[in-house]
Amino acid sequence: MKGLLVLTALFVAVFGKETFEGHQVLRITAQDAEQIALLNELSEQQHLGLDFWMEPVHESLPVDVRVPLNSLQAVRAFLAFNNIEYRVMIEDVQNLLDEEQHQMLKHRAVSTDDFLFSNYHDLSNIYLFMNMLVAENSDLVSQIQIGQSYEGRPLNVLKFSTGANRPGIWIDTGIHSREWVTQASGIWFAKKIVNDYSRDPALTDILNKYDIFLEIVTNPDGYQFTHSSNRMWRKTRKPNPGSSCVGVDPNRNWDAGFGGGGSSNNPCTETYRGPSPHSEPEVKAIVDFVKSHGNLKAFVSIHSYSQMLLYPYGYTRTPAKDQAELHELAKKAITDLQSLYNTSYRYGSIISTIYQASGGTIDWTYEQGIKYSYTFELRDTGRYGFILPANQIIPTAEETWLALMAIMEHTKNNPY
Ligand code: 0X9
Ligand code: ZN
Repeated sequence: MKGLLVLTALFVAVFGKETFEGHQVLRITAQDAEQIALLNELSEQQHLGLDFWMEPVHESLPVDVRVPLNSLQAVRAFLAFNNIEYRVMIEDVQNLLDEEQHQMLKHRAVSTDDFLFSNYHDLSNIYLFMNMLVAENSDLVSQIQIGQSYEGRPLNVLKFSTGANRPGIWIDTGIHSREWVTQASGIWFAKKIVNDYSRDPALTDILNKYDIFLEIVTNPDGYQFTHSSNRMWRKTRKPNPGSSCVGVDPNRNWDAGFGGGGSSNNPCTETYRGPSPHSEPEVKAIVDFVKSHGNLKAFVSIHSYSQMLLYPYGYTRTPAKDQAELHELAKKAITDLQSLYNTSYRYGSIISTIYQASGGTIDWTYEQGIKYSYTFELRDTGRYGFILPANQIIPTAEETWLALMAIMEHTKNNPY
């Protein structure tokens, strides 16, 4: 079986894209701790090639797993034998990906007004968008390169600024490359900011006091790889010495509870933490930026999916010292979000709302003193998961923007 995996990898390397014909995404509902334990055993069967979109943690949360065609029979038999309930969420992953490809027009915009915000775009189109936005709005937007990815791509951050020496607000999207609705929303946010500055009094007031930093493609190597080779790629693309498995989970690589529960030391898992904190250049670049800036007041890291707004901590059950305020603000933000399309979000600390995750981004930023550290999990709740249809990009971005505005306004009104 291991040989088969190596062969598949070789085939893909030579002939191109991995396909997902007949792969299904199952939603499994465990009834008790014993069934959760069984699912954890199942997840350790590496020869099955399972991809847990939502990991087994507690019987209150559904488990979503992509099962390759070749493993379907075995997995179904295992679930039936153990009386574990499940249903099929996605009948055939490749069908959804074919539809997604079909929607990705090869249109090259000549200005950001003519950019298709309702479509997914490849890396070169996103870089083109950023360049155009800066060229069109040079008094408001500039681009700073905070580092280089492992494969040498620029880590570009859009800086929206109307004056020198301001405190900053950070937003990143796409640190997990397969979460495509996040990069697409980041593009929409960028355009929204230039449209609303001097028109929307609330945003204008924020930008008259704070700079906004927006990193849209936080994991460019991974993002490129989701287009060229494997749409389901999550991690970075740095090889791991001594292993044939590539990449580190950039949301387990931060120096906050690094190595703790909810992260793995196995390079072949999706939550591999890496050899040491900040080993990934994509993470290190943000660490260096946060430290050298020294005056970020809010930090928002955007993921998908499951519709949650979360605050620290992920690595420990000890409540954050600002928990009460973070909780109230999260409530306000998701109320605003819901007002637009009635999308409902859950909110709370990472560890109590989703699962223990150690070495995550916002635990580190919070411990650096950035009080308003939040992380989103955008749409949906699992019908499409990471393959959210393009016609949901704009509604997702619009509603998320309302929550971001709530966080930014609160930051502005509560200087510290
Ligand atoms: O496992 C993760 O890193 C997050 N889920 S995801 O599907 N986006 O990978 C959950 C960890 C806590 N959530 C965030 N930090 N956003
Ligand atoms: Zn993620």
